[in-house]
Amino acid sequence: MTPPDATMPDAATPDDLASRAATALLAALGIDRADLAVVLGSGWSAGRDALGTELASVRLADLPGFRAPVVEGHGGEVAAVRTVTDAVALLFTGRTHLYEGLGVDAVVHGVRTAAAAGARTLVLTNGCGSTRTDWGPGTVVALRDHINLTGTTPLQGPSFVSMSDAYSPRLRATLAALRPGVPEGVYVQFRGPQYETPAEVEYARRIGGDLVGMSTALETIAAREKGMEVLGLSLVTNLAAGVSARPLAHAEVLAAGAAAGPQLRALLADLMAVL
Ligand code: 8IG
Repeated sequence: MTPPDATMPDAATPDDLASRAATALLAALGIDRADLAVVLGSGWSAGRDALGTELASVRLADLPGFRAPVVEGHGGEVAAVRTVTDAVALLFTGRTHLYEGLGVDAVVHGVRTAAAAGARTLVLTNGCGSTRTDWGPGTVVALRDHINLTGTTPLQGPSFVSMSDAYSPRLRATLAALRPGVPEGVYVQFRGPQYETPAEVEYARRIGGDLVGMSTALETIAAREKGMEVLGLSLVTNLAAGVSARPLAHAEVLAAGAAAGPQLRALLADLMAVL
């Protein structure tokens, strides 16, 4: 697809593209509108069938403005799901990351498309590293806030969106009532694709970061511009670089992810009943 040319008076804006994608998406899925959207990140795919009854699905690459995901295992489709409360959820399996080099508008295109399709609630999930030894692999954390270290933003022009309460206090309270043991933390988004150095992890920890990853914050910013309520959920899959004296074995990371599957499914199932 030809990228929008800002010098062209009729160049499609990111919102125009999202509007077109939403129209194509709703038609492909055979639904009138969506109520909420869920993005399943690394480690969360086990939760897919916990969200409700799948009505239809479409490959993201077949919709305006989307590309096939580059990361194997990051999925790459969007499904319509009828939840237990009879709401329609858009389920995104896979996301575009900033490190893919497609630009920040590509990163948040799914969020803008979901908003254009009517979704007022957005659940963003991810797999991440932890800067805290007491939150090891397998720990689920609700995001209380984020620090955007990507050096970029999806917003342009005088869009002075408030980032106070970016992660909905109402949705966090709902989750806390369901799962009193789930801690809340601050997520730091790095651009990647390289993992952090130990010094960068120590920096993230000292400025208040509990979790480090390569997604979510930019999507939350775009969602807040659209007035969506955001719930952020992280699965710790590894202690971040330098946090553990002993480097974590990859097998341990995979085992932690697999072991968390049933917990994530149950959490998402319970959440869908109250969203
Ligand atoms: I899974 O330790 C996962 N994603 N930046 N750092 C960053 N992203 C991650 C990490 C991590 N683990």
